[in-house]
Amino acid sequence: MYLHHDRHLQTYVDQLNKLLKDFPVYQDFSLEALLTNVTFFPKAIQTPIRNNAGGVYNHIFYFSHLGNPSTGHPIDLLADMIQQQFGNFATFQKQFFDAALSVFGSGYAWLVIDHAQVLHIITTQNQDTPIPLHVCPILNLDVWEHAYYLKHYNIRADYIKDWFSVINWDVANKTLLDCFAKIPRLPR
Ligand code: MN3
Repeated sequence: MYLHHDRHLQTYVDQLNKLLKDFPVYQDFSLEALLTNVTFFPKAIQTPIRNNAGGVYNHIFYFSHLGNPSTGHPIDLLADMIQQQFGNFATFQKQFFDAALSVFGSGYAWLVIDHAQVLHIITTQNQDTPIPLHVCPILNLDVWEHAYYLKHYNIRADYIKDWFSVINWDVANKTLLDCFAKIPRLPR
């Protein structure tokens, strides 16, 4: 985890800062704003900006939703919505597990909410973010091999199972509440 946070995330931060060095106007942009407006940049650096800003966004999201090990379950509104839309927590877990396992190569599994307040489990490739999909992310799981190789070797399934016991459901519920404030502004 330390290596993942201090080296992998830091590399994306350093690369993004290097790319933005000659564009002081954009240095105060949020990651969301950068990712939404990549076409403002010269063509040659649009893909590197997308990849590195995505790498920073996805990792910060991932690390900020982790906590101390617990047998925790979702709480409050998020618990109610999961119950309502997936039937029960175990069904949600199974669907999220299958989605995370299904990512071919590198990417992420996400729980997101759309403009109609419907929860979805989706996957993204590499450092793509859900931002262009016009959904609000609630939870994500990094399934790049670097996220689990040192501890779980090549067994992604074990890593996914372990991740469920370190989800910070309190933060995830707060993220959901923040999403409700953003939903009216999500493009359809
Ligand atoms: Mn990673």
